[in-house]
Amino acid sequence: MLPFPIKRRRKEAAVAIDPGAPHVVFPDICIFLVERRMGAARRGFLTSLAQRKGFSVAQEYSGAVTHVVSEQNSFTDVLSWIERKTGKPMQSAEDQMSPHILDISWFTESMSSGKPVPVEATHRLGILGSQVSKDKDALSTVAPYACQRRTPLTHHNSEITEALEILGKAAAFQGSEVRNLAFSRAASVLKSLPSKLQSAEEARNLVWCGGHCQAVIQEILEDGVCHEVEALKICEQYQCMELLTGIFGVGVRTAERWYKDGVRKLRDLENPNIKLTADQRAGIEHYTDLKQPVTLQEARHVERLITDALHRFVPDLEITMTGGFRRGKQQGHDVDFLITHPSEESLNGVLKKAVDWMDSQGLLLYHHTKVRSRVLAQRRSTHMDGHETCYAIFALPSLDSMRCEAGAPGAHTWRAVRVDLVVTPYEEYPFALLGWTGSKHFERELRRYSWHEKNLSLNSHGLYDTQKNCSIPATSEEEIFALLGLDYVPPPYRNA
Ligand code: 8DG
Ligand code: CA
Ligand code: CA
Repeated sequence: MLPFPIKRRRKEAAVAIDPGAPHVVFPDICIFLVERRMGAARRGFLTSLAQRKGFSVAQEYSGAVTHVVSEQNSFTDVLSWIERKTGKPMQSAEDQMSPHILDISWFTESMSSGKPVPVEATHRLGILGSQVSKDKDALSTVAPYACQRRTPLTHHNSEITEALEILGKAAAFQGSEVRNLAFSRAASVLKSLPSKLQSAEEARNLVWCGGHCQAVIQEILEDGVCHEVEALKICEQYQCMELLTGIFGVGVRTAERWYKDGVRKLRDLENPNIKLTADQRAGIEHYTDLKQPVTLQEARHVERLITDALHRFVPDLEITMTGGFRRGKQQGHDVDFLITHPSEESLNGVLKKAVDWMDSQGLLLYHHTKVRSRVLAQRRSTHMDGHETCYAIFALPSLDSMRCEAGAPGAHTWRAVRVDLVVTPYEEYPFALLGWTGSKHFERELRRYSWHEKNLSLNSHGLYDTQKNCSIPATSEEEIFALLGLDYVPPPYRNA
């Protein structure tokens, strides 16, 4: 019997005001976060998040407040609370404009966008009854494909989605792509919900939430933890697969083979009978650094270095940071860039020249370049892509000496960071941008939607009508969504 469940008690901490908070970027907005049902700890976390993004957050309610944000409260709850605080009655109209009385969705969308999003009807708290029915409606009308929904970076059901993602990962480790996909779909649906699930009953109305997922949701809502997930976290095989698949260049199949051969720790890979690829050797050598998340500040530093290197050879090359950072993430496991130029000639050989130059400057610890594959670029029904790509490990000059490998005399003044550099012809750029922005689940769903609903094949080179045997050009991501008959989903809402 496992030592669970332990009812989780949240530690409540006082609201922390970040003393080094940057100056206010949006002076017309003053947010007040209602602590009731949110808790002091979460309020403190959200306060510093908003301050870091340049929002002004009031610690006390006052007439200066423009946006009152609360979680799991009704309009009347918040209104009565404000009236008690100020001692003055407010108009209890649902179209209350000043201050706006809002659900947390306005806050999370604004944080993802990095600026205040316009207040829409869906952000406003309704009076008690209509709010409940609005949420119920939202649950039963979730669109089935992730590319038909908006999925912000921060959402309301992270305890449940984290558990479902662990179960999905365990399924992938066992070689079951079908179960992995099922858990990913359920987690993705919950990430898109406008509010926190209140009961397992509500999950019954949700698309892709089958019996297993409902049981997980019920356990988490009742006990705070899911036994199956807690058991996985302490299971040797799961821990070991997590360790091994976390090495650059190691996929599930390789990790599984090594596990069967008795590999349990990184040190076990020193066995000369285990043949390692060059990627894997570099991944093991820099394992500790590569496990540390790359911050947005570090990603910007990498961007400056590669821009400088590439522009030495072609000054007007276009370089775009993609992947998680383009979706508004503040950290990631690597940094992804797309490189393009209207003239094909300008792109010829430029990546190799820039990589060789960076190598000569001691900026690269490792790189592996894949040349453009005409066959893969022209193959229309595959998600494998044929772009010229450099998978690199940068020696990023230190921004903060505390974060470097080792600390003794002769300590490094750099830290290892994984970087993907992808060269794309100009006409393929919108497709490559869409394909490399992610999330992985969003991309998988977009391709599935294109194929099953529109009979079109989408990959990061183009969109193809396989019946008419022709490609359908597009000059922007917006146009690709329109061609597929989808509402445009901006990158901060592709965190499916
Ligand atoms: P993170 O690094 O912040 O942790 O997450 P991420 O940025 O979302 O994930 P990623 O693993 O860096 O992948 C970014 C996107 O790029 C994702 O949608 C998947 C896509 N991608 C690869 N490899 C390839 C590839 O070989 N071809 C294409 N077309 N897309 C790829 O990761
Ligand atoms: Ca990435
Ligand atoms: Ca990547």
